[in-house]
Amino acid sequence: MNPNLMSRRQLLHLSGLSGIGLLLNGCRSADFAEGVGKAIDPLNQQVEELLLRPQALALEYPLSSIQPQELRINSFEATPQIDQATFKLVIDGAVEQPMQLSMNDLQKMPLQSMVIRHICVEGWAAIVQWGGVRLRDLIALAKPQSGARYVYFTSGDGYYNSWDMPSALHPQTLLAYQMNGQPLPKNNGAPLRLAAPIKLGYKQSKWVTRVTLINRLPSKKGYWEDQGYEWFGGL
Ligand SMILES: Nc1nc2c(c(=O)[nH]1)N[C@H]1C(S)=C(S)[C@@H](COP(=O)(O)O)O[C@H]1N2
Ligand SMILES: [Mo]
Repeated sequence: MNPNLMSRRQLLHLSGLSGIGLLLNGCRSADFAEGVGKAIDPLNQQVEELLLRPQALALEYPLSSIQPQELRINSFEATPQIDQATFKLVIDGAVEQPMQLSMNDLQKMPLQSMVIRHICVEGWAAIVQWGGVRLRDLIALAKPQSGARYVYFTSGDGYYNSWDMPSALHPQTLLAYQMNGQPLPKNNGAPLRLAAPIKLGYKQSKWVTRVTLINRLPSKKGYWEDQGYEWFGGL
């Protein structure tokens, strides 16, 4: 099946024509069913505008250009042990609807696939296919409060990171659980990692456990950023 077709059809569901509560049953289903209509009407005007305004898309590549087949691993620490069966992604902070989503919940949401260039400032690059959930879909579901300006990502290995809201809401910013057509390998960030063609490698947190909307940037902005890397990290 063409994943793009499926994802477009499922997106219609997300835009309020049908209940996300059904897609995510088992996950506070009553609240979800109720929240559907509001998912496209977030309280935060900035977020609403970003969701509706078309954003320039970064270049995507054909599947045939994936290289290398196994993405190099670049971690500051050992791979954390995360049990995918019990794992729950937490979405909290400046949101009306804090959520905890299992991998099963996330995999019922529209699957977005893209082949993009990954660039590490240490001097290597790769063409990688990622599949996962668009972060903007999750943020819309959680209903950002009016002060939410940034997104803070916590990782299972102690890594931490923060992003500006426009980049977090970019249609090519994913929380990925697939890589090069396979389930995301543990060393590359399973069960969930950020993947986006608009940011350098160090902005793309692996093993994301928590997505927190915040109004102000904390003094600790990111693992590498706090050691001098530029905060925005755009491409
Ligand atoms: N949690 C976590 N995320 C991380 C890192 C890390 O050490 N820990 N390294 C970053 C860097 S510098 C890069 S280039 C990419 C590398 O992703 P890969 O190991 O899947 O190639 O992950 C980024 N995300
Ligand atoms: Mo990197």
